Amino acid sequence: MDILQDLENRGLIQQTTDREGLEQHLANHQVTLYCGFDPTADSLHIGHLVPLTMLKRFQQAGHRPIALVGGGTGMIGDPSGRSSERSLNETSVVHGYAESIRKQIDKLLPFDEDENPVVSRNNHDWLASMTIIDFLRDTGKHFGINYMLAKESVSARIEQGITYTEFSYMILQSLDYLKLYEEEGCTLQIGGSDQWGNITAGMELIRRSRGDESEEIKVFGLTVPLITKADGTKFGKTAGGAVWLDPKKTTPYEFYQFWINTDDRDVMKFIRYFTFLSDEEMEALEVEVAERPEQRKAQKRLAEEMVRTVHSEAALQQAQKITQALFSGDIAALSATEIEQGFKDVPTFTLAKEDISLVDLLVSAKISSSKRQAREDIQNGAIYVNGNRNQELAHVIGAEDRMDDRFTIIRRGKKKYFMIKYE
Ligand code: 545
Repeated sequence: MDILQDLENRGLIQQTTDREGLEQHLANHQVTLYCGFDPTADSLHIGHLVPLTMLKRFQQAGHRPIALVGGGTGMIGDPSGRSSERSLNETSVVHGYAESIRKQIDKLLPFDEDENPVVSRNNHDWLASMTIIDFLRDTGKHFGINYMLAKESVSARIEQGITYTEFSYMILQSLDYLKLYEEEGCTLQIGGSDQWGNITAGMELIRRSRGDESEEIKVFGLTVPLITKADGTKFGKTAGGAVWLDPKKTTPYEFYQFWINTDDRDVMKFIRYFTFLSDEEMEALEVEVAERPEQRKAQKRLAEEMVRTVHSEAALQQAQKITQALFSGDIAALSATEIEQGFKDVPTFTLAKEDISLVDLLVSAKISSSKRQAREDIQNGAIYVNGNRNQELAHVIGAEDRMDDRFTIIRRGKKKYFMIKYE
């Protein structure tokens, strides 16, 4: 099937320039395309996965994707989709972020594949060495102020205010498209719908600065839609904040749980957006959602695919093991690192690394409301230490109860977990 049709079926196309021309172009050429990522944080989050997997979809269809890290543009700050000015990060911070982002992209879209590899570029390489005189003479002349003011990214900020720095951003992103057009033969730029103005500005710059050439210039733009949820809340946010790709910021278990918790009304859309499942597999899952929603087969499949591609098969197995253990309450089989992943959000209490009676610990950590209650809880068999029921009133929590010499997990009743950490 042709790539645009597949993208269309998956609901992945928000807007394109010259749709018919693009279809022809993709049918008749191996097209070099790019998408840019500014190092504004030390990690990508799940919102960035759609454009990233888009690059992969084009690659699988035989085209040639470039993943651009904005080491230069990240020093300036894109006003697109933002209601207020950004604060600038230190140069060394931007460089550090750029390196982390490049590594994350490399993991998902390996740069060193033999056949048709993904190309990695960093716009710091050409933007940083440019002189202000050249910039204003050669590039600035192609941008009318009225054209720039009419861009949504600028017009939306006139009232609130925008500095000359962010106002100029679109010219830098346009220069990238021109540069990649000239050096790599890049003729398509993709991005989220917030990038439409910057993408079309780049097309305009290419036409104007290369307009004297006899051959017709064919360059295109394509945007993917913003992801929305049936309940109207923002996609990709949890109580704990954004869902990051960095396993240190969002553990594979949390990542797994995020996808598992997808609403029935959203799950097929997310499968179409984020996975590479075939039409037949998707149709079968759609039937499951309609007929046996309580089994959550589609959510499980989505979560599996996502943890496997973003992390690894081993991380998936671990996430499933933790999920199973927490469901059954049998956490004794979990390792210290698995416990840490699974219990990141439970109430935590810090104690000195000294022996303490179980009764005192229950009271100190506010697990039981009084000594009397603590004794009752222990005798009733409501207290579990690291997954094992403990009914010994005189029990002293010591070194052997400290997993990895760092923490103890107490469970009270069926499902209430507490983490005791040691200083
Ligand atoms: C820079 C130079 C170019 C082309 C593009 C850029 C970046 C672009 C931009 N994009 C966003 C971004 O987010 C931070 C990622 C790393 C923490 O700002 N001006 O850099 C997002 N982009 C992906 C999608 C987006 C967009 O990376 O396009 O819409 C999010 O889905 O917001 O020559």
